[in-house]
Amino acid sequence: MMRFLVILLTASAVSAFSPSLNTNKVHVPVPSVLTTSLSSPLFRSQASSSSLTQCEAMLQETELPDKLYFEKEKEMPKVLGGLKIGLRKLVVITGASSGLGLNCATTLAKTGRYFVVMACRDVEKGKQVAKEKGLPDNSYVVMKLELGNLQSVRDFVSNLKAFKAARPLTHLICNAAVYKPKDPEPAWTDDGFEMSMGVNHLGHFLLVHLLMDDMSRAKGARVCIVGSITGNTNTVGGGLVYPQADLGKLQGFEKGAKKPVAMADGKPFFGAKAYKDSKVCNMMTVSELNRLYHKDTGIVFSSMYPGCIAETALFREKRPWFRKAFPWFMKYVTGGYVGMEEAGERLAQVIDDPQCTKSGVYWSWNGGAQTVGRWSPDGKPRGAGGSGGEIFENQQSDAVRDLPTAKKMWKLSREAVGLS
Ligand code: NDP
Ligand code: PMR
Repeated sequence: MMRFLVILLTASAVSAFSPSLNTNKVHVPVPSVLTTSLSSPLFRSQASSSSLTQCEAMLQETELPDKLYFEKEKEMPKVLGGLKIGLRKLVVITGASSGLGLNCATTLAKTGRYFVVMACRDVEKGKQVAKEKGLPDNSYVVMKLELGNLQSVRDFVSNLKAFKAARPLTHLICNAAVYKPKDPEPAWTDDGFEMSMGVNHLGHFLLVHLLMDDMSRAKGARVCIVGSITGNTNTVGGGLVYPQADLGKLQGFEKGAKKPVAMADGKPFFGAKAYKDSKVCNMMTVSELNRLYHKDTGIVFSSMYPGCIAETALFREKRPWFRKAFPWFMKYVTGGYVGMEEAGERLAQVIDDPQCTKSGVYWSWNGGAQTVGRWSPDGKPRGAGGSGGEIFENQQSDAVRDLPTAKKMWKLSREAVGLS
């Protein structure tokens, strides 16, 4: 009760002092084709389409029909452009160059059971941080993916598919996101979508669609699209803190969701709300994927809320005082804080834990975070334990579960990204 009162008091104080202007723009590099972290000539720089053909030719010796891959795993000499994947599962993680994505990539790579494709908008940064985090050699590759450019999404998928011997893809984590709460005017993706909706939702929406056929051939395939409490209005974080997520009647999507239309509901631009709306779309997409495709493809579709990872670069637009106070507030007032490493383990758990094979679930963890994770992918208990950090199937808000809106969002998103 005490905590709740403190939350309410602080809510009004923080809202009142929220900074109103910050012109920092997120750096969006020019999209290009495949680059990786390897020293092999194939990977030394950006590969042209002719070098991809050469690459395909080199892989032909190891290539086997897709369908066989997971039936006779032991005989499969799986190779991704010279890197031996062996018996490991292939996981694509978007936004693996920072925060949650990087920590999840590290956790999965270190198990020795996953080969990680780090899908990054800034390949050099991806390579750098992978080294700093100590991802084992031969456990990952960095590939170019600019979610703010639909052609880049298509290029990423065809570059991945060019490595036929490394398919089918077994795991996909849609994690990348931007949050632009202080921009007075909207930023636009290369295709003319408002940046947070374009990157967080529409880019991933296309990516999942383009990879689904491939993934449906894999045994035990899983797709996770990261959601958030702030998109769920049935929570304190999402329901009491202004602005609330609200797709309205999708009037903005009906108009094509493109410049000058910035918001899903067609109203004037509001950066913090645009992020929350995009998270609603992420979570609705998972429900629709589950409803439409789980039965036929066997793919397990999930969403999750990792906890408030209050120190990530997601809050880059916020003022320094907020970035200092926010982790403290989340740790000691709301109790919703989670460290980056543990958050990475949580996302890895959704992808790897046999507990998480039920499709259509929005996973969360109760009881607060530990300093080190309760769950560990190598099966060994970690840390001192405690009462927190237990995974559970969370309940989404009525707005997220609203089927007519979800169906409409699905149809209009397909049109926006050129799928119908
Ligand atoms: P970060 O900013 O640390 O990571 C975001 C990642 O997305 C970065 O790798 C970033 O690349 C990448 N990215 C941004 N724009 C693009 C783009 N146009 N194309 C490709 N990649 C892009 O944030 P978090 O780790 O905190 O966020 C990860 C996920 O977790 C998001 O989906 C977020 O919504 C979710 N989440 C976060 C919470 C939190 O408290 N932080 C709480 C709930 C959910 P680069 O490294 O180049 O910037
Ligand atoms: Mg919020 C239990 C309460 C709770 C939780 C779990 C979160 C999560 N937040 C809570 C409460 C509050 N927040 C309260 C009471 C306030 C007013 C002081 C508050 C404020 C606040 C701000 C200004 N919170 C924020 C912001 C942001 O800029 C973050 C945001 O909305 O990004 C979209 C944020 C967040 N609070 C969270 C989480 C997880 C976020 C981070 C982003 C996200 O959802 O991805």
